[in-house]
Amino acid sequence: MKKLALIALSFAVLAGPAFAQVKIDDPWVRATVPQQKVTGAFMRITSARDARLVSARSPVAGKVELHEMAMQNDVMKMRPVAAVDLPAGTAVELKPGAHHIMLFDLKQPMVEGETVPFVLVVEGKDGKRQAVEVSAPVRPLNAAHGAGHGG
Ligand SMILES: [Cu+2]
Repeated sequence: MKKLALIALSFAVLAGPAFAQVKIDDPWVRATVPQQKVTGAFMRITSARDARLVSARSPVAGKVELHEMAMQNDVMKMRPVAAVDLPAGTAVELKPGAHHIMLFDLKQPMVEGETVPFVLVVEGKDGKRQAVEVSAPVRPLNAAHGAGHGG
């Protein structure tokens, strides 16, 4: 039993540097009003190596998608994308009006001051995937995300 714990510990230490290669800054989730089942999550992601954000999940949402905003016939619309590119050493901003993470089928209201856990899955050029854990505080809903969403 003790030996097993030691092995687990050394594995965690070995895994450390890989996790350190993706840095998350300023994560946040937009607060919701009662009955609202959809919201957005935003953050800045910097990967030390060329990589892609390929998926995200959170226990508060039934479904999580990666989205982008794009002009379509002069109208800003959002649509799901398979991945968000993370060029080496470049801070990629997930923000309202650009790429963002979309949470669907919310299991609870997003209340300002609470913190929402996420797992982001980042895939390197070599196809190896790593899970990056993020805790994102909920912030009030004054900015203009949600336009273009049928909900
Ligand atoms: Cu969206």
